[in-house]
Amino acid sequence: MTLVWKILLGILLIGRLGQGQDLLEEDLKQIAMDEEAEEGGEPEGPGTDVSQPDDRQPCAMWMGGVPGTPGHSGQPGRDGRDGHDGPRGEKGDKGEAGEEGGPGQKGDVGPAGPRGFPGNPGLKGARGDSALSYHSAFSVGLKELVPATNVPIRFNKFFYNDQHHYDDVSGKFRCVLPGVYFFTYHLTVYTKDAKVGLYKNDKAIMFTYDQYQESNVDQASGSVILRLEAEDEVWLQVYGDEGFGGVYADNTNDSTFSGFLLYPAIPTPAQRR
Ligand SMILES: [Ca+2]
Repeated sequence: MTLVWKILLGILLIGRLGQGQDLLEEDLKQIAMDEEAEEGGEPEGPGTDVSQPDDRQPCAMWMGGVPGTPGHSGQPGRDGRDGHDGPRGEKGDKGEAGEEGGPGQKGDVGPAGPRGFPGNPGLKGARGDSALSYHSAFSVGLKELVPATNVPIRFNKFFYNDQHHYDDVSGKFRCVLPGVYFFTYHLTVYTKDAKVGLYKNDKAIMFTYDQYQESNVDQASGSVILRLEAEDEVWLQVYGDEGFGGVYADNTNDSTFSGFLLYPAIPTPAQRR
């Protein structure tokens, strides 16, 4: 029994080998024809079989092998040539605002603007220390004709002399507060000419001369601003002989001499220390 199966199996194998040989020869022919077709060869004729071989036949006849492992990837090819410029695209959307730039360089000075409106008045300043302490004024007159010449006129009628800076004994104003002073005199001239000088420390500063007109009553006047230091003295004096002593006064005619501190020489804060 076993021998019979072996014989049958051998016959079967021989038949298969013969058939496989035939198929192998046909396959080789088909490969040759394919190569000719790829080389541009013309078909031999209208009867030539150009149909694609059935790949399944060899596999159906052969024992299929194990699929090989995929090969390694080849090296990247070279870059292709640049293409032509494409058509112009549509206008894009407006971009977002960029970051704020740094400050620019300082520009040139512009032209002067128009004059502005006056500002509001400032606040009232603090009360100074001169309001009470810097007082100096006098106003005096004569009661009768000046009796003597070349000496200070002693005015003996007092309109104002609260500080007693005018000395009725000497007839001189004596400066107590250094500063700038204003002096003025208005004299009645009667019976003879009048020559009067305003003196400061034994030196005549200014003169007034009036020629008397018979049966008239004349007036003579003068005024001056002087800077005085403490202890300076100012007075009026008739100069010349008695013929120029026409300074007159009575109940209805006055001759006056006045003076007052215009503004004091206030020491600076540094000088006060
Ligand atoms: Ca006159």
